[in-house]
Formats: sequence, C-alpha cells, structure tokens
Amino acid sequence: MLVDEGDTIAAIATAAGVGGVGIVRLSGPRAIAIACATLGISEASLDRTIRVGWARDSQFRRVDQVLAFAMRAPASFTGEDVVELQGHGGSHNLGSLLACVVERGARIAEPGEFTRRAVANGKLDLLRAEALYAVIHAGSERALRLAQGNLEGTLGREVIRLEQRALGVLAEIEGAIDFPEDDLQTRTADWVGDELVALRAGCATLAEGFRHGRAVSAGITAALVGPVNVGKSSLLNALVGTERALVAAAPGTTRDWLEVSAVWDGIAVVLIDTAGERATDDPVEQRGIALGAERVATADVVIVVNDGEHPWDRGIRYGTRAVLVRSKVDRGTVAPDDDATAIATSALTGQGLDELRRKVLSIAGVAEREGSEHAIVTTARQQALAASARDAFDAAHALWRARRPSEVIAIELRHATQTLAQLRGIEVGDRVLDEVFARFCIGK
Ligand SMILES: Nc1nc2c(ncn2[C@@H]2O[C@H](COP(=O)(O)OP(=O)(O)OP(=O)(O)O)[C@@H](O)[C@H]2O)c(=O)[nH]1
Ligand SMILES: [Mg+2]
Repeated sequence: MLVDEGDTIAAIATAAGVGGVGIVRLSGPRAIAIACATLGISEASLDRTIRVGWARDSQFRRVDQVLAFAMRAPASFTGEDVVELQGHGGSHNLGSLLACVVERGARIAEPGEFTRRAVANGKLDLLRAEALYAVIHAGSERALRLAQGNLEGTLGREVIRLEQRALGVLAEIEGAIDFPEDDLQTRTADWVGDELVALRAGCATLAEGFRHGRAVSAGITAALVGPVNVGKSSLLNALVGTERALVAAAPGTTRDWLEVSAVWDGIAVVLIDTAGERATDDPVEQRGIALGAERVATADVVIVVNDGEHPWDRGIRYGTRAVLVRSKVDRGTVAPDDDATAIATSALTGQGLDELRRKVLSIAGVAEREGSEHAIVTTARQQALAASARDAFDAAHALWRARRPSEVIAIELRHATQTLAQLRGIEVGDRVLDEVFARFCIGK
C-alpha cells in the first residue's frame, strides 16, 4: 500500500447496515476544512464544540443532519486533525455523507489506514494496533479480555522489559570491548550468563504462549469423525445443548458436514459434524465423506468416536490432534476391543461431556488458568519474532560459554534486541505494515 500521509482520508467508521447513528470519520491536514465546507460553517467554529448542522453535497443540497466535532492534531487517535460527522445510520445515508466529503477533496481510506497513521505518528505501537484489531474481532469474552489487556500494554511492557534487560547485558559486554584489560569473564561472568539464560527463557515463554493466545483470540475448531451410526451427531447436539444435527437409527444420516458455534470456558469453539465413514457405492455419500475429510484436515482437534461396535480406529493419522471417545456407554456393553484411554461418553445421560470439552480445549493449546493470559502473543508475526529473539539469546549464550570475543557476542545480542524492537513495531518495513493493516476493515 502506497500511502501519502499528506492526504486527508475519510471512511464510514461504523458497521455496515441499519443503525441509529453512523459515523463518517476524516483524518489529515484538510479534515477540518473539508468538514466545515460540508456543513457550511467557518473553520474556527469547529473548535472544542459539538456542532449540529446539515451536511450538503457540492450542489448544496441537504444530505443529512449531523453532529460534528473536531480533534486537533496531535490530540487525536491518528495524531492528525480528525473530524467525526455523526449522521443517521444506514448504508445509503452514510454513503451519501461520505460522498459529500470526498467531493471536497478527501480520499477514501484504505483498510486500517487510520490505525496505520496512528502508528506512524507514535500514538500507538504495532502490538497495540494488533490488539485493537483483536478487540474488534473478539469472538468470546476471554478473547476480548486478552485483547483489551494487550491494548492496555500488557504484551508491550513485557517486550520492553526484555529489551531493556538485554540492553543492560549489551552495555556490560560492550564495556568489555572498550576496556579489554578488565577481566570481564571473572567480574560479571555469572551475571551475564544468568541474564542470557533468563532472556532466552522469557522469549521462549512468549513464543510458546502462541498456541494458547491464538486459541483464545481466534477460537478453535473440533471435528467429530468415525464410522456411521456411532453417535457423532448425537454427541454434537449434546455438546452444544441444541438439536442442531439430524440423528436417526439408520446409518448414513449425516450426508454433509456441518458447523455449530459454541463457547466453552470463554473460548469460541466451532464443532464440525461429518458424514460417517463406510464403504459405499453411492457417489453422493462418497462425496460427502470426502468433503468432510477435507474439512477435518484443518481442524485443531479431531474427536474420534467409536460405540464399541466397530473396530477401533485410534486416530493415528490425526497425530496429536486426536482425542478418542467411546460413545453410548449408557448401553452398558463393553467391547473386548475398547480403548482404555478413550473418554467414556453418553449423549443420552451427558456422561463424560465435561471431560471431553476440557480435553478438546487442552489439545488445542488452551491453558487452564485465566492468569496465563498475561503477556500472550496472538499473531504469527509476534510468534515468529519472539522465537527468533529466543534463538538469538540462545546463540549469544553459547558464544558466551565458549568464551568467544565480546565483539562476537555483542553482534548476536544486538540482533536479539533489534528483533524484540521489531516485535513492538520499531523499524519494521512497509511490507510488514501492509500485511498487518490489510486485515483491518476500512474506517479503522
Ligand atoms: N443409547 C444411546 N444411543 C445413542 C447415543 N448416541 C446416539 N445414539 C443412537 O445411535 C443412533 C445413531 O446416532 P447418530 O447421532 O445419528 O449417529 P452418527 O454417528 O451421527 O451417524 P451417521 O450420521 O449416520 O454417521 C441413533 O439411533 C441414536 O439415537 C447414546 O449416547 N446412547
Ligand atoms: Mg450423523
């Protein structure tokens, strides 16, 4: 995205569709001039007040009655002059209002461009911009709490703490470069070594928290698989508490895969029911089974169901994603082949369902304690940089132990601190910013 920050940008900032109120937001050097021309008022009259007036198009026809107020640079979200025109909701009305300011020289904003300007003007670091996205897209209470925590700076503070600690070690090592006659190795050997180990561990904790962070912020998917008639659809209904999937005594009831959303322990979960597996000549059923298998391939967790009447498939092809379930235990039959590790469940009595929910969350990487949501990375970008900082601290520590020259250790340490700074969004290239902000909606 090539952005000219001299432009004044505009967008509808509220959700599309019907609503009581909708907002057109402007940001840039001409925001106040354009808004005032739209309202037919002087620029000085939009200072520290809320004005009510008619927005008019370039032919001076009335478009909508709005409330308008300005936030002057740098005291605004973007750090530029910002004006909000609060009109009536509704896509057509807001589209007409937006056209009024575009006719007067505003450019329609790119996705995330307001936030990108806020980052460029030092109003927000990249971690908080990413958290802002997560707040808007939170699919559960816990996702929202995690995102709000990071927006407030939880993750940013932890990264800065690691960075400053690393800079302290670097200063010590660079001192040894400047004054090589000091015997650094004996004076601070323990301290430097301990610090490098702690820094490595801090970054490793961040990187490893990603599975949990991603599961909390993006939610998880779990698919039910197994032979026909073992009770997959019944389990799905029992797990979500509604009769969502058709259940019947005849094998082959479920033909298409289907998805149901639920929230377990504050985590957004999408459950997928699939067509039962069996050898069949029916091309429609074959296709249904194949489509289910495709969907299962990308699920975070695979619930392998068996009612004791089929040979056990232990889900080996699903690796660590698999959880084994023995269904219909209320019938009391025990098959000689039953798997002792399988969770015993009954859709009829509800037995084992809580245990199954807990197991699914834990396989998806959700840590049990809420407190584990302190300083959690939630995006692949953050995870990759935390892992790369961890590796750089690891390398620095290995060089240190091998008593390599301070200059060599300093290079590795500088690389680690730069990586942590990049995690916060310092000196990241346009390509990274393009990727982050492309996911945003227009108007944010
Ligand atoms: N006693 C008992 N019967 C069950 C239980 N769960 C399912 N059933 C019965 O088993 C039969 C098949 O259940 P479904 O849930 O349709 O099984 P499915 O695995 O989805 O079957 P397909 O969609 O055909 O692959 C139905 O007659 C259900 O009433 C259970 O927990 N206890
Ligand atoms: Mg079914």
